[in-house]
Amino acid sequence: MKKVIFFTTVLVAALISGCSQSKLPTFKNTGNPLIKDKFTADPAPMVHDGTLYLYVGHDEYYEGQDSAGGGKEFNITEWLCYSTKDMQTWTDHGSVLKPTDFKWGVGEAWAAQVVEKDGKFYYYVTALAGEPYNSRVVGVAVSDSPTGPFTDPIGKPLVSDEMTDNGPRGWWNDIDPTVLIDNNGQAWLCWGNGTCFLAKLKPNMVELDGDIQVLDMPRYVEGPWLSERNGTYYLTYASFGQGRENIAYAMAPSMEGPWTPQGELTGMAENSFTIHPGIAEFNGKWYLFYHNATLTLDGHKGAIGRRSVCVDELHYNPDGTMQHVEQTQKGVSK
Ligand code: FUB
Repeated sequence: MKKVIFFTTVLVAALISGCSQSKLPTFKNTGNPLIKDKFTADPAPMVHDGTLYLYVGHDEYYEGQDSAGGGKEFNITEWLCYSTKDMQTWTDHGSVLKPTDFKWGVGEAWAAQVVEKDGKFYYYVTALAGEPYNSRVVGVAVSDSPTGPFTDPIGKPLVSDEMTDNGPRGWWNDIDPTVLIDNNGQAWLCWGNGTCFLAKLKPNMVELDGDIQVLDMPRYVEGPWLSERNGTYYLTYASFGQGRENIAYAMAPSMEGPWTPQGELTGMAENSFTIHPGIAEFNGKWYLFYHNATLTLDGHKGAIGRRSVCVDELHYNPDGTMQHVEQTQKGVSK
């Protein structure tokens, strides 16, 4: 009897999860921009169990946006998640986290990344924190599933303004977290606007471990992304190009360094001041995700705060350096 109850429970659970999956909207990849029904930015891919999950910020139009400045060009109130098994058919999981899901969060869902460790999914985010922080901070939320629900395990920002030197960007320098677990099992958090910060994370993934270092990267602006391939570590970031951001990178034999700058990985994004890298290996290919601002939606043209996520293939040279990436309209095939 117990066995019958067990199998019935498993069957019902499987049916419920199958139904909820099949009800989610899907779309086909028709080239860049990848997502065409919403403005999206700051792509962060994560591969888990044969699926590539893509987390993005949801850029939204608001009245007055085109004359706004000082960060108000952006209206990003939530992070969205998409997934694919083949880079062609994508499932839209909708909104999976908002700054206001953190008790300290008051808005501005800027760049974020999800990393898996021991079956838990850690969402490292940039958000605006209210009293007593009153600045942009790095937060962390955790879930047992890549699509949430995510909850804040520490009840406070992981990095807040008073923990770092303000450098050239003042109170908004603690943004754009990226996390990598190196081949020794050590997790590293890198972030920053104007200054590139690097710190170890404790094994619990939700506390810094030791000092915060500053990495000196040429023309560094923001948007760092840590990755590893064949024992070589890569720090890819938005650097200052010809009046707008482009993407540059550095390489190191270990996360301890030394980091050797390698120059530009890809040029400026069409029509967008910002560009933001997200790198992943999936089904035997490497991909560079980024955003441009070429989409027009509901009569609103792409702009600094109305960006669109794109993806192109990334290739490596035999010496481990990355080949320059051409930003295409065609995007990626299977
Ligand atoms: O999307 C808001 C900010 O713009 C991000 O945090 C930066 O990386 C830049 O893309």
